[in-house]
Amino acid sequence: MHSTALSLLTIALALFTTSSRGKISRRDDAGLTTLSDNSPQAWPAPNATGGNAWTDAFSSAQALVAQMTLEEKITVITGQSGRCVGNTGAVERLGVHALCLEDGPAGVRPVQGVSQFPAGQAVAATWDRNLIYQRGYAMGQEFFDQGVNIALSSVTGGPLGRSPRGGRNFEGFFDDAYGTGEAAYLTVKGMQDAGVLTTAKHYVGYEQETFRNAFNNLESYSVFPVNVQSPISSNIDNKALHEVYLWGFAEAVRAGTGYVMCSYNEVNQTHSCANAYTQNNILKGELNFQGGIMSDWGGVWSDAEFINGGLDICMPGVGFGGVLGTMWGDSLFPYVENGTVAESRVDDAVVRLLTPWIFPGQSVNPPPAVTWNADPTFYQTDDAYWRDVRKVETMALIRQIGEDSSTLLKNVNGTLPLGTPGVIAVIGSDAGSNELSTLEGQGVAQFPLWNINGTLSLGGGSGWAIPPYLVTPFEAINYLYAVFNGTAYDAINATVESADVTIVFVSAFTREGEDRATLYLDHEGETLIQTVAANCSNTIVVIHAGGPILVEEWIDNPNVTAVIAAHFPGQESGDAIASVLFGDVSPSGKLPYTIGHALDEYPPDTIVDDPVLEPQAYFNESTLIDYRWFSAYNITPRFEFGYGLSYSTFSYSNIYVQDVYEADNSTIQQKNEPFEGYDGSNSLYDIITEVTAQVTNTGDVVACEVAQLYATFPDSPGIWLRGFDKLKTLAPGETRTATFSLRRKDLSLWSTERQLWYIPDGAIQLQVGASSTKLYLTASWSQ
Ligand SMILES: *[C@@H]1O[C@H](CO)[C@@H](O)[C@H](O)[C@H]1NC(C)=O
Ligand SMILES: *[C@@H]1O[C@H](CO)[C@@H](O)[C@H](O)[C@H]1NC(C)=O
Ligand SMILES: *[C@@H]1O[C@H](CO)[C@@H](O)[C@H](O)[C@H]1NC(C)=O
Ligand SMILES: *[C@@H]1O[C@H](CO)[C@@H](O)[C@H](O)[C@H]1NC(C)=O
Ligand SMILES: *[C@@H]1O[C@H](CO)[C@@H](O)[C@H](O)[C@H]1NC(C)=O
Ligand SMILES: *[C@@H]1O[C@H](CO)[C@@H](O)[C@H](O)[C@H]1NC(C)=O
Ligand SMILES: *[C@@H]1O[C@H](CO)[C@@H](O)[C@H](O)[C@H]1NC(C)=O
Ligand SMILES: *[C@@H]1O[C@H](CO)[C@@H](O)[C@H](O)[C@H]1NC(C)=O
Ligand SMILES: *[C@@H]1O[C@H](CO)[C@@H](O)[C@H](O)[C@H]1NC(C)=O
Ligand SMILES: *[C@@H]1O[C@H](CO)[C@@H](O)[C@H](O)[C@H]1NC(C)=O
Ligand SMILES: CC(=O)N[C@H]1CO[C@H](CO)[C@@H](O)[C@@H]1O
Repeated sequence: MHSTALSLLTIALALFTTSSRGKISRRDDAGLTTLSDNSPQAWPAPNATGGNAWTDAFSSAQALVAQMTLEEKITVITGQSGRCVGNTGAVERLGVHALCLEDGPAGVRPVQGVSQFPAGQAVAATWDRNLIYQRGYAMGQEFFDQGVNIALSSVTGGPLGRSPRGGRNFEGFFDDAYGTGEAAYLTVKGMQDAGVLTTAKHYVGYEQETFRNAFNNLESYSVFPVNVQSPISSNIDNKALHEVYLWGFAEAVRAGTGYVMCSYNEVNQTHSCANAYTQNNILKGELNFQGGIMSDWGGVWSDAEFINGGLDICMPGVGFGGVLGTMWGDSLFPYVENGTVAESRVDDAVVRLLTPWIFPGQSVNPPPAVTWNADPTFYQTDDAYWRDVRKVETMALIRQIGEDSSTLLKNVNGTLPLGTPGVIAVIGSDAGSNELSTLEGQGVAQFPLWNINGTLSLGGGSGWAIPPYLVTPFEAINYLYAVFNGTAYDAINATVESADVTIVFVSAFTREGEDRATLYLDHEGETLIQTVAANCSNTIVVIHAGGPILVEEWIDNPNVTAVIAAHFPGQESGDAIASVLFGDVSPSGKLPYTIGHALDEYPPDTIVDDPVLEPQAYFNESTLIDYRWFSAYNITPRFEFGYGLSYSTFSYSNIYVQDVYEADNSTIQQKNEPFEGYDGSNSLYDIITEVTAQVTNTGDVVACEVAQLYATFPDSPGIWLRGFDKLKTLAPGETRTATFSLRRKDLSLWSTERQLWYIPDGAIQLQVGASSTKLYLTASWSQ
């Protein structure tokens, strides 16, 4: 092994000449065929127009740029040192301030005095559009009140969940294009309505952590030295790009996101942040994106190629102490002077940065000044230093999302809710306090990189947020008998023996920078469950995890009487799960991903870890990710996408399909996506069909039900989620109508040959039911 690595390294050094970061000259003969032409010659950068929504702000931005020197323009679009995770350059003589950019998708990080929200995947599990919007709004308020101009949030489709092992899947929403699109639209809208600007990320095809950014020698997978190895290349066909990976970004752009973050990976062997095909042609052309494309931190490898390839804002630029390289700034200047980069390209980049900032009025009514310093060197732990911007109602919102995302996977003979249970034992480290969350100091509180040994409320990395407090399951359940050490089997046996019911809390940590090695639990969770179940005929399992867990070793054990997937619920974790266990609310979450029987039921090879210089991820499964793969290959999973039980039961009846026409009124920024049937005034987002179905609560408790609609297109494999409607607090016996408003796009496929969306000829099957496999009602529709 050693000699192989050494000889590869020698080859590597021969192939590349490196001086400083990003000044690489790479030979073309690395043995790869070019997949597509991604050059700016083929796809020149479109100039911004401001779109239909930002006309005045666009003119103001242009007027400012006209007064700037070249140095000033380059300063504005290059990240600088400052108090925030990212800081743009200022031109104070023109009133252009340094903007503060801060993580992340589940709250402001690394900042105290803010809330730790449920993960994106958790709010997705509620399937509740109102809660998704409210979470976005509440997060947006905290960002703005902390002084942040631009939130590095949210994850609108990169990763989307191509691999069940993906380390950052928890940060995004559903492992599905449509579901993620709905959540992306609502989250961008909610956050921007609250005054902060959003960054839709990570664009595009960013589906694994392994080899994501070879520049960063801190990454756990580093094989070759910094500057030598290329990031993973996501090789995606044109149909999957449109129908799967682009969908959520299209919704974020439609919702008016100010910024889009390009990703670390390559797309078809060109750095995502320099890829003129995906940035200039698709994002700025087809999606008509009028804001700025910002790099992920360390995603820029050279100067001219990146700005010509469509990148507008270089982060961290010359800031961050050079840890992630030093790009643009002075080094971009000579390329503009000698014409390699047109000055008009620089002007356009500045306009794209300033327009979204001017539009909502931040230039005249900025957020309050930051009181803190997120720079690791200056990070403060003293409470007096932090402004507490939390609102009381946000705690209730976080708790409600925790309750309504709880996904009941198994419940034998009404084990749950716990009525008068007698003696309860609570077992597992995931029930107890999380030492990391209370540890002070940077590094630990800021960005957990290792497994947490208390209850897991969120995954690690830049998607982490520091909780102001964390209600543990044990505190909320408040019973006497508890063993937190999940491998102290003697103590567990002794405790379980005298209990009438045992609740076992298990978890699986997942984080940025590392994919999950397996789909199993941490801390010997499987052994823990089996030990308890061997000794307790009423064993309830609660799982805190950021993706699917294989449950085969224990799920059919008759002593395992109930199982809840509680996702990553944020700071109100214990309160939320207690409400569900004791029946204050009926669980109504449904899985936003598929739980298979084994890893090999999912598409193969979705995490590429070959230790080579040019790792290649071929998205051979094309559009068939997650439940679409299972449906196309007739694989019955253990728990299907969209599955989740309730304390009540429901029946479905009377599907009805009716053609309607409701002109799109939710698009904030118009797009250019081509479609068949365009008549000069209609939109791909017009509602053209409405499907309704009756849902009756046939049980005896008040409960919510998520009715789902899936479409099957003629001669096309796999089903597609195309609608969902959460019917809330249905009384026993009550019948209500679920409504699915289908837009032209929801009934369309992408033609690679014709480069447009089209509604296929023939009957499209529309099925409604309680999950992706429990489709009780079927109708068909054709154009
Ligand atoms: C952008 O505008 C500049 C002039 O400002 C022009 O030279 C360039 O061709 C335009 N780019 C495109 C793609 O239209
Ligand atoms: C990648 O290259 C293949 C083969 O040339 C092409 O069909 C596909 O459209 C390209 N995808 C992207 C995202 O550029
Ligand atoms: C432009 O300047 C850059 C940076 O100094 C240099 O590497 C490049 O060769 C120059 N190109 C031309 C065409 O002069
Ligand atoms: C569930 O209840 C039914 C009816 O009381 C009983 O026949 C069945 O054995 C019970 N199942 C389990 C697993 O306890
Ligand atoms: C929990 O993790 C922290 C940080 O790694 C460590 O200091 C502590 O000893 C751990 N506690 C237990 C009980 O494992
Ligand atoms: C948990 O219990 C086992 C078995 O008694 C012991 O070896 C281990 O050190 C304990 N862990 C902690 C963190 O106390
Ligand atoms: C705990 O109980 C189980 C089941 O009765 C048994 O297999 C195991 O050996 C016991 N462990 C200890 C440490 O007592
Ligand atoms: C279920 O628990 C009882 C103790 O309550 C035990 O006797 C039995 O062996 C357990 N069954 C299994 C399958 O572990
Ligand atoms: C995926 O496609 C590539 C290119 O066509 C091929 O070389 C590779 O073997 C395929 N991988 C799998 C797992 O089918
Ligand atoms: C869009 O139209 C629908 C149906 O007329 C209406 O219910 C909704 O409130 C409108 N939304 C906006 C944002 O105007
Ligand atoms: C009910 C039951 O099976 N109890 C057992 C639990 O574990 C202890 C220790 O192994 C046994 O002594 C009990 O019989």
